[in-house]
Amino acid sequence: MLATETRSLDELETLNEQKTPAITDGFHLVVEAMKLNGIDTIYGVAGIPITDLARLAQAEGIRFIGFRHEQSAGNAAAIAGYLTQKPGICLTVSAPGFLNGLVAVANATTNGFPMIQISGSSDREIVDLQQGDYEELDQLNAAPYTKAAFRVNKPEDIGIGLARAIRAAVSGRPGGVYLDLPAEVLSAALDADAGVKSLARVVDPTPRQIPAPESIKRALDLLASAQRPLIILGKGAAYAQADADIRELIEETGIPYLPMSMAKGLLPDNHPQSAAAARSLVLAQADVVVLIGARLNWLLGHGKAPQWSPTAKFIQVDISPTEMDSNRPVAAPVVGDIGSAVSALLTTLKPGSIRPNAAWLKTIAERKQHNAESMAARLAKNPNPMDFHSALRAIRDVLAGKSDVYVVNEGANTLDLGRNVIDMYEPRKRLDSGTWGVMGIGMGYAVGAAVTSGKPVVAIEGDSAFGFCGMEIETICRYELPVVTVVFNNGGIYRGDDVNHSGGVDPSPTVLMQNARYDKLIEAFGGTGYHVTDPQGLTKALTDALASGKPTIINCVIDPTAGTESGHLQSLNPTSQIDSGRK
Ligand code: ADP
Ligand code: TPW
Ligand code: MG
Repeated sequence: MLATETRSLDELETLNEQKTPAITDGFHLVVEAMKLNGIDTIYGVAGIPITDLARLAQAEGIRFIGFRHEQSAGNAAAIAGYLTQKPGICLTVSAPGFLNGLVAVANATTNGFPMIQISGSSDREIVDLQQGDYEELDQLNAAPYTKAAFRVNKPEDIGIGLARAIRAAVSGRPGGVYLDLPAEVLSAALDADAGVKSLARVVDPTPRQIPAPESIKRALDLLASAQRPLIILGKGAAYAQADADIRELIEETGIPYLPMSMAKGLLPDNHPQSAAAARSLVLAQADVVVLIGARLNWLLGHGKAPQWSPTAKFIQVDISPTEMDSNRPVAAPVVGDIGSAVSALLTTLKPGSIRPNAAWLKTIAERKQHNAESMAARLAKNPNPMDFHSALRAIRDVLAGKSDVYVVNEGANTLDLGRNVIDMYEPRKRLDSGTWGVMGIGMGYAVGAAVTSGKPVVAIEGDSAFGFCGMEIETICRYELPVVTVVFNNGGIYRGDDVNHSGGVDPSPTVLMQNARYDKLIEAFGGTGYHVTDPQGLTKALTDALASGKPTIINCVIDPTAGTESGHLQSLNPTSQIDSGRK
C-alpha cells in the first residue's frame, strides 16, 4: 500500500509558489484535497468524466484500484472504511456507474460503514432541462439512500465539499456519503493560489462523544441488580476499536456475552464467557441486557417475545441517541462513543459490585456443553456427497491456527452455517452480508480487506452469492491479491434440486447450473483453480492456496439437497397457503 504524505496548507502554498503554474483546475483540487486529508486509496471504475481524475490521483501517489463493476468498488471502499475508521473512497462515472455504486453507499449507511462515493455527473443545465445529455441523471436525488449528499458547483468549493463529506461519513454513526462533481467543475480552471487557499483539512473528524456521568451510573446500578445479565457485542463495538477495554469490562464483571456475527473475534470465540453456543437460552432468560454497538433490529428479533423475556431490561451503549427505544424501551441509555462509554463504565465500576448469579452461569455452561456436543457430532459426519457442515469443518480446521486471515462470508446456508462453525480469534476479521443480508458483497469486501491490510482473505461464498460479484476475480488477479474464494457449489439458491412444477423445460427459479466449474473461471486470468468433492480435498486445496498466497478459486461441490430454503430465515419467507407452485 502506498502511503500518502499529508501536506500542510503552508507547504502546499510554498509548493505552489515554487513550481505549479498560476492556474489549477478541479481535477487537481480534488486530488490535493484528498492528499491533504490523508486519503491514500480510491476504489472505482474509470470513464467520462473522471478518467483523468483517477489518472492524476495515481500519478500523485494515491492508489487507484480499478474494478469491473462499481458496486464491488463501493463495497471495497465501505469495508476499508469499517476496517480503518477512515472513509473509503469510491469513484464512479455519471448516471449508470453512479447508480451501480449507490447500492454500496446505501448498504454502507445501513451497516454504519464510513465511505464516500464521489461521482462525476453530466452538464447541470442540460440535465435540469432534461435535454438528453450523455449519461443524464439528477444524481443528487440519491440523498434518501445516503447518510448525506452534497454537490459541488464551482471549483473553489471542492475543498469544503470534500471536508463536509469526510465529516459526514465518520462522525456520529458512520455511513455512506455521496459527493457529486459535475464534469464542468472538474475541468474548470482557477487561479492556483485561490485554489490552494480554498482547501480544507478536517480537524478531528471523529470527535469523542463522552456519555453523561449519570447515564453511566444508571447503567451500572441496573446491572448490579441483575441476576441473569448478558452483554451483546455488535459490529459497532468492533468498529470502535476499543478492544482491550471491552474485554476488560467483560472479564471484570464475569458477564456472559454474545457476539453478533461481525463482532465475532472481538474476544476470541473460544473465550469461556462466550454464550454463543447457548444463544437462544440467554436471549430468552437474560434479565438485564447490555447492548454495545448492536441494534435491536430483526437480527435480534426486535428485542421482543418469543425470543426475549418480556420483563428483560435493557442498557444500550450507542453513539446514536435515536437508536434508544427503537424497538423496546431502554431503561438505561448510554449515549456516546463506545471507547469513551466503556472506559467510563470501567472507571466507575466498583470492584465486586456486579456478579452474575452462579445458577445462571451454570445453566449457560450446561446448555453450551450440550449444544457443543450436538454440533461436534454433526460436524463429525462425512456424508457423500459432502454437505455444508463437513466442508465448513475442513475450513475451520485449516483456519484454526491462522488468526490473521480475514473471513468473508455470504450466501444463505453458506452464511448461516458458516457463522456458526467458523471461529474467529481476532477483532474485525469476519466480514459478511451484515444488516441487510445482502448478496454480492463478497469480492468487494475481499479486495478492500486485502488492499487495506495486505493480509490473506478467505471468502466463503454461496454459488448464487458469488455470481453477483464474480467478475472481480479478474481484479483480484490483476492486483495479485492473496484472496482464496471457496464457492459452495450446491447448484442453486438455497438448494440445487428444486423442480419446475409446470413440467416445462425451464429450471426452477432457485436452480443454478448444475456441475458448474467455478474453478475454471479464475484460470482465464492466471489464477489457480481447484475442484474438490470431499473434506480431505478441500483441506488440501485451502492449505496449498493459503501457502501460495495466489488468487485462487476452490469449487467446492456440496450436496444439492443439503440446504434449507432461506437458510435460517425461514420465518421471514412468506409462502402461499393456496398454491405456491411448490408441491
Ligand atoms: P450488529 O448488526 O452487529 O448487531 P448494528 O449494525 O445493528 O450491529 O449496530 C451497530 C450500532 O453501533 C449502531 O447503532 C451504531 O450507531 C453504533 N456505533 C457504531 N460506531 C459506534 C461508536 N464508535 N460508538 C458508539 N456506537 C457506535
Ligand atoms: C442483492 C436474496 C438471499 S440468499 C440468496 C439470495 C439470492 C442466495 C442464496 O444462495 P447461495 O447460498 O448464495 O448459493 P446457499 O448456500 O444457501 O445455496 N439479491 C440481493 N440480496 C439478496 N439477499 C437476495 C437477492 C437472496
Ligand atoms: Mg447455493
